[in-house]
Amino acid sequence: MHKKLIAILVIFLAIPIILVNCSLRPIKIMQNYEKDNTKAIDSDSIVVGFSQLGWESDWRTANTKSIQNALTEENGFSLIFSNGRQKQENQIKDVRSFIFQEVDYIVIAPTIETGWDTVLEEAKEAGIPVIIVDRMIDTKDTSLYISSVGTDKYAEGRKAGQWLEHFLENKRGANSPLLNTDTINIVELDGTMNSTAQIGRSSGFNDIVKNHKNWKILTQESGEFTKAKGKEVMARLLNRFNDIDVLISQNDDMTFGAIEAIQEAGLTCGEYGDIAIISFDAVSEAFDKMEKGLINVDIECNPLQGPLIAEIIERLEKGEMVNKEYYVDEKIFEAKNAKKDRVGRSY
Ligand code: GYE
Repeated sequence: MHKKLIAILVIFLAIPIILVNCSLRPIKIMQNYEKDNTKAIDSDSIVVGFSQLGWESDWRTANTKSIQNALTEENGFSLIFSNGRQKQENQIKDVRSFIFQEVDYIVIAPTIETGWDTVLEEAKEAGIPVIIVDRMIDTKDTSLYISSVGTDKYAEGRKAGQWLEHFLENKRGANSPLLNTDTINIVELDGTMNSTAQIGRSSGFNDIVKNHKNWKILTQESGEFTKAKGKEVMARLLNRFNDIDVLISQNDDMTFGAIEAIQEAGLTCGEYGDIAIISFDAVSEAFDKMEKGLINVDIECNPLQGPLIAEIIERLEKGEMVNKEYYVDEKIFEAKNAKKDRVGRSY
């Protein structure tokens, strides 16, 4: 068995690179490395092991497709895909298998933030650069990954709170029952606990809630980002509370489940319904539901991260610099404009 020959050279530089459709942070690290010609996998293309965290939502499907469509043979890549089924232990096994196969790059969409150091040290030891996508990891040693691509989930949470502020202040949708209540009773359907999406969206939203004495969070429970769990939890919450004014649901799939639970309980939701709904992701079915007025607003989370990952790898292959963090742009969509806003969207 040949020893790996990759040497990682870390130099601190501060020259930004312009990549399409992303806001930039200052560059902290430049990484160069020499290509290893003694790979276990005999391939002319760039071999990438991708540990996707699961298959739990429409957003995830769009994210997976975006990465698969960018890292194609025609584009010079050979992609090894593995599905972690929402369990970190599966993802850790997948990463170890990529290391064993001596891939050129490892891409990880981590289910939760903590607990990655050991396996990432193993990847570093093997000289394999790691790119983190979608969610982040929590580590003191940022040399364990070379770059990351994702969305600003804290900003998404704040946008949700700010939308509610404006809605109440401007008395938009004057028929909404929300405008006749003094106390705004809110339930939060959270995603997978300790994931970046859950942590960021909760803290962003809760930071806005703090500014409003009459906003009351009745409860905050996890629906694990799935439709089935979202429905189950919402049905339970409707039994427990009879005065919910606002549901904030941390992804569209949980929202779809929650809408079913609300309707089965004989209540209405959305623009003029009993319960206003704020959702996240803005996938195609959410636009269908906004057009019907069932969801008030959807905070976009952009899953189309594949082209940026391909570009990062291509730059690294040429020995060029990459940023430590890339964020893709995102918007917010309201029911009243859903029909026109969805034109041209691919997911
Ligand atoms: O919102 C949700 C998915 O991490 C941003 O994960 C992602 C979230 C997305 O399951 O639908």
